[in-house]
Amino acid sequence: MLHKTLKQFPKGFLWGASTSAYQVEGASLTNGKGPSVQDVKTPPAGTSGFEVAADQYHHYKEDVALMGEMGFRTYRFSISWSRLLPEGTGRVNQEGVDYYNALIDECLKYGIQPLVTMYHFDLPAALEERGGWANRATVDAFVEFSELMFRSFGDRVRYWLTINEQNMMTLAAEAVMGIDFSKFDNPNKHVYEMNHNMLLAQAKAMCLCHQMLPDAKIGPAPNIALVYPASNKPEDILAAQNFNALRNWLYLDMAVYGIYNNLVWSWLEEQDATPENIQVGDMEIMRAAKPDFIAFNYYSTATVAMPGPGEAGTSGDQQRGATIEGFFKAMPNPNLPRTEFGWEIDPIGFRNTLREVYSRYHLPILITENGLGAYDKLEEDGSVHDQYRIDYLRAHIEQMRLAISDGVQMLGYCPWSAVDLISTHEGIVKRYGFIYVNRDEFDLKDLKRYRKDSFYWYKKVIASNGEELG
Ligand code: BGP
Repeated sequence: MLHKTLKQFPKGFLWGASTSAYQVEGASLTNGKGPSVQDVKTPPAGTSGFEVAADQYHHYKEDVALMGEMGFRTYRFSISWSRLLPEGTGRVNQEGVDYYNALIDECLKYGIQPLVTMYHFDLPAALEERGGWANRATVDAFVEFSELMFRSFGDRVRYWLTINEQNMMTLAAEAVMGIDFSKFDNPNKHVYEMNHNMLLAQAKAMCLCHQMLPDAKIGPAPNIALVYPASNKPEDILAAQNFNALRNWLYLDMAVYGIYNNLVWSWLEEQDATPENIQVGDMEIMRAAKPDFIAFNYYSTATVAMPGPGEAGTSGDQQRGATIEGFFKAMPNPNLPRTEFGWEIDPIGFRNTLREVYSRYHLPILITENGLGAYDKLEEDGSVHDQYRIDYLRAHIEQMRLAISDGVQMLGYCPWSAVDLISTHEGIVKRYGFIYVNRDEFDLKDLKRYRKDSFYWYKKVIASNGEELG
C-alpha cells in the first residue's frame, strides 16, 4: 500500500531500549542473589559466563544517566527472579528489592518509564532442580514472585511484560538456556507440558496484575516473525502456515483468546505429545486473562518449504531456522542480506509482521527488541562508528511508520540493546548497544562506557519523535 501522507508516531510514543538481567547486571552470585539456570550452565566454547556481564549492577546510575541523555522515555529491563527470591520461592533477598527500587527511582528521575520484564530466560536454579517448568509448583512460584514484584514496585511501574520469548525457550532451549531436551523419551511431550505450565503462569500473572494494580498494563513478549513460504507451491504455503502457527500464533492465540492453536494441537496429537498436565479450570484461567497490549521482539522473518518424505529435523537459534520432519523446513531467503552473525535482515518483513499481528489480535503493539549484533570497534579517541547499526534501525523505524500509516496501533519501540551486554550464546563480541562497554570476552578491562555513533543518532530520532532519521 502506498501512502501519500504518512501518519506521525503517536504523542507519548515510548522510545527506549532493552536489556535483560542476566545479560547485563553481573553480580550474578553476590549481594544475596541465588543462581539461575544461566549461572549454572556451561557457556558455549569461547564465550564468557555472566558473572560480570556489563556490570550494570554497579554502573546503573551511569547507564541510566546516558539513557536520559539520549532522551529515553522508557527503559525495558528484567528483574532477576533469583535476586529477589534466591531459592525461587520463600525467603526474600532484601538487597535485591533495594537494587530494583533504586534502579526504578533512577529511571523516574530522568522521566524514563520503567518497562519491566518479569522473567527473561533466568529461572532460579533451585526451581530447575525440582523439575523446572515441568513441575506445576513452578507456576505457584511464579505467582508468588509476581505478587512480590507488584507489591514492591507497582506504585511506580506502569508497564509489565510477563515472559520474554516463551516461544524461543520452547523451540530453541539449547541456544537460549543451554538445556537439551533430547534426553527425554518423547521430548515434545515434556516441552509442551512445560509450555502449558508457562502459559498458565502467564495467565495467572496477568489476572493478578489487573487485580492488584488496576492502572497498570501488562502483556506477553514473545519473539514474533512472519514466516514466508519459499515458493508459491501450495505445499510450501502449508509449511509456512505450520511454522507460523508453531512459532507465533500458539503463544498469541493463548495469551489473547485463551485457546490452543488447532494446527499445533493436531501436530502434537500426531506425536502423542499433547500436554496431559492440563487441569480442570486451567482453560478458564487462560480465557479470563486479558493482555492490555502485545509486546514482541522482532529480528527477522523466517522462510520455509515443505520437507520431502523422511527429511530429518535440525535445530536452530532464535532466528536461524529449524526443520521439523513432515511439518516445515528452514530455507534461506535469497532476497535478504545477513548480519555478520548470519541473521537475515528484513525491515519490510517488520511491517508485514506488524500488520499481521495487529489484524489478528487488534491490540496495541509494543516492540521490545529489534537490533543488529555486530563486532564493533572502539577507536583510539573513544568513538565507535556503527553506521551499519544506524542503517538497520533506521530501515526498521521507517517500516514501523509505514505500519502505523497502515492503521497499526503502536505504543513504543525498544531496540536491543540499551548498552552492550552478553549475547545469549555468542558472547560479548556480538554487540548490540547504543553504549559501548569496554571489555572483551575474557578480559574485563575497565568496563568504561562510550557513546557510539548510534547513540547520537538515536538521540535525534527520539527528540524529533521519529521524524529525523537522517
Ligand atoms: C532475543 C533475546 C535476548 C537477546 C536477543 C539477541 O532472543 O530475548 O535476550 O539476546 O535475542 O540474541 P543473541 O544474544 O543470541 O544475539
